[in-house]
Amino acid sequence: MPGPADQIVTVSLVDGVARITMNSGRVNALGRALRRALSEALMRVARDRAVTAVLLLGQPEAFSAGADVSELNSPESDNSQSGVAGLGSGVGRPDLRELIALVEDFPKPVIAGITGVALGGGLELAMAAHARISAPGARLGLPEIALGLLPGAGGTGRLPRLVGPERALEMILTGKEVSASEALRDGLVDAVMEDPGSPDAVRWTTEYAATRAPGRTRDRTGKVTEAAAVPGTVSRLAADAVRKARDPYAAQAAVDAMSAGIEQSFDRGANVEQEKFEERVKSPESAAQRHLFAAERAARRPAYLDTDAARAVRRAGVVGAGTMGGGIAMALASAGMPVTVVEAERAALDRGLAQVQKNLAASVSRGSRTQAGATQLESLITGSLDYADLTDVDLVIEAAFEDLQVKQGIFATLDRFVRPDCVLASNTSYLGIDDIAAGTRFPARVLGMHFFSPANVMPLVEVVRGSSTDDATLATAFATARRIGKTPVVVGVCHGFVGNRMLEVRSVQAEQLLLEGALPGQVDQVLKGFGFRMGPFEMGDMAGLDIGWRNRKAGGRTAPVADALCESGRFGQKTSAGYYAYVGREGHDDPEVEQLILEVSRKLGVSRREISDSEILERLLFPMINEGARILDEGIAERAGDIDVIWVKGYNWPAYRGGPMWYADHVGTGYVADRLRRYAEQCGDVSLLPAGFLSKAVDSATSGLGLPG
Ligand code: 3H9
Repeated sequence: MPGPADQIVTVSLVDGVARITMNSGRVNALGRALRRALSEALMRVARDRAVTAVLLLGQPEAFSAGADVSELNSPESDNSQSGVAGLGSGVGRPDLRELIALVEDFPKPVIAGITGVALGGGLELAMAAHARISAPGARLGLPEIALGLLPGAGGTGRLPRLVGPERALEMILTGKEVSASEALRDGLVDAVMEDPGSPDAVRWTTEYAATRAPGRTRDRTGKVTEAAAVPGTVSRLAADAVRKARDPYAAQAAVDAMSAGIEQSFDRGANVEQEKFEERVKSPESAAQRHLFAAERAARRPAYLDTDAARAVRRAGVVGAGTMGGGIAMALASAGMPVTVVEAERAALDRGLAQVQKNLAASVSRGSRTQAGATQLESLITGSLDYADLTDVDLVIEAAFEDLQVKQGIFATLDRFVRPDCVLASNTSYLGIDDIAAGTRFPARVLGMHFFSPANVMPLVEVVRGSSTDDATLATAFATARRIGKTPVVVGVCHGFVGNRMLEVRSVQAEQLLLEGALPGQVDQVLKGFGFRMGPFEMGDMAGLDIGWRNRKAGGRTAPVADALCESGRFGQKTSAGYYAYVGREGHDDPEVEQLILEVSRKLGVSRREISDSEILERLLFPMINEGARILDEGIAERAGDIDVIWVKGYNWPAYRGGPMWYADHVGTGYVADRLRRYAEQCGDVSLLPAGFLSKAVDSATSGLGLPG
């Protein structure tokens, strides 16, 4: 019964076991064609007397990455009522739930053999099988929450029955994958084998078929009995995690479905799950996150990038052992790359390396790294006071003090020591890459790699393409960022690039709002209500207000409230006083700050007024969107989606709000433009007038103009 290799489902019979293999696209997304082919293969096998059991397999890289996300984007044609999720008038039949029911109620034992990833609907399919074998390197998870969804094909019912409610909640609410060994320990899989399609696996399947009747996962109650006995247990266990979840709406929906599935019945849970899933698919929060899924993947294909031009990076160097340098060194070493960290002075080098050790020890005690892993990583980082130790490296990332002359000096020195084909990257967050490159012999190999603090944790890297940067340099930096698990986004040269340039505009408005009548607590609260983890003033206090103060003084700029705070020695958390008064890290409103703000307003002759929360939100966000429009107009970012990825990955913009440019489209670009005109007039600030594509947006809440890219 073998099928041709180009078929998306093939069947081969070995010792009475039908190996049904999915072979569709790169990741076996369970789109309409695959669902249909799989169900046809299963029906054929059900009728075949020679078959005693089924081994359901995928490709080495993917058992299945779940429902086809592109089908979710067209709910009318394929999803609700007919396709991937709904009960079906026919277009997309069988839908995923019907396919899964077919597997679960199959008259012969079905064993899922998991290789690569089993994610979302892919894991739900595997959980409906009667047992699971996993390859050692497989990763299993229900990442729906990252798309603003809950598992929609029985996952909220079956996962707790296999691993218990606590573990299931953790997996569903964080969306984190588990390894094969964790899955085995928790009961998610029954065996781990090098190759789940091998003769050994076939033997395992035959024995299973001979000794066990095909039991359904939904009927297993052992691990949920305790929770079922005390109504409210699931909600109680989940309360904290729902608040912290990336998408609290989807998280609550998952908890509701799981509670019903445990406290009432599997079928009741399945109904709640389906209802909530369809509600979430249509929600703006999920649409925003599906946009980000596509935007992240599009950002991996910048127009200027010639991936084939990338050179291998075997060893790397970092200049500067401060917080950023140390974090970057850790990030590089985490990918197994030997790193030499160069500092000018012994004391600074020792301090930096000690901090790396401290961070590693903290990650071991947190359980996010093993002691052996930490020791291995540390052994890859070598300190040096001599640039000559960089002669053999393929890439250097400079992370020194943010000062053009300092950086130019370092690049001139590097230029003398490194090989001509070594890529030279600066981690500058504002400075002109072209100015830094100009003093080197080969400006073509210079570019920016702007990491975010803490660099070993934050995923974003703005890869800044200078006007002379060549293809090999860009591709090498981009590939390195990908290799160390970061999300690189290519941007052009301008002050602050994309992220900080837009942040600066927001900071100006935040300061202005204080002068006009708001207080820090109100402004921060509005932004947190929108979904940011921190408001601008809490963020300033955490980062330290003195840095911006120094930069403003050097650049001849002022920010009257922030300057006045610094002049009175309030530098933020580090001095236990900034926009707030601190007890430890806990900030409190401070009457002294209120007085100081009132005084500054008075001195500048600004008459204070009550400012509504909606004005605060618009004044903070819309000028940023306007700056984003300018950035697109100037070609600094290639696509609106790139800007969204930068803000979500680097600045904690809430993922369920899609990023600033997606949000503009969501509220209506015409509306944004209209409000900007009004604020420009109100504040007497022409820089607030709509720019770029916004200047053409029509004055209506739903302009339908859309965003480029
Ligand atoms: C779900 O399952 C709902 C159910 O509970 C209920 C339903 C009723 N669909 O990321 P990559 C594409 S929701 C369609 O670059 P990697 C991806 O767009 C789903 N396409 O590679 C890309 O295409 P292109 C829950 C998908 O190696 C290509 O495959 N599942 C899907 O870095 C390669 O992807 C998830 O959320 C998909 N499900 O990572 C899993 N997945 O080349 C989402 C991938 O044209 N996927 N593609 O740009 C992932 O996490 C990663 O893609 C994966 C591979 C780890 C699989």
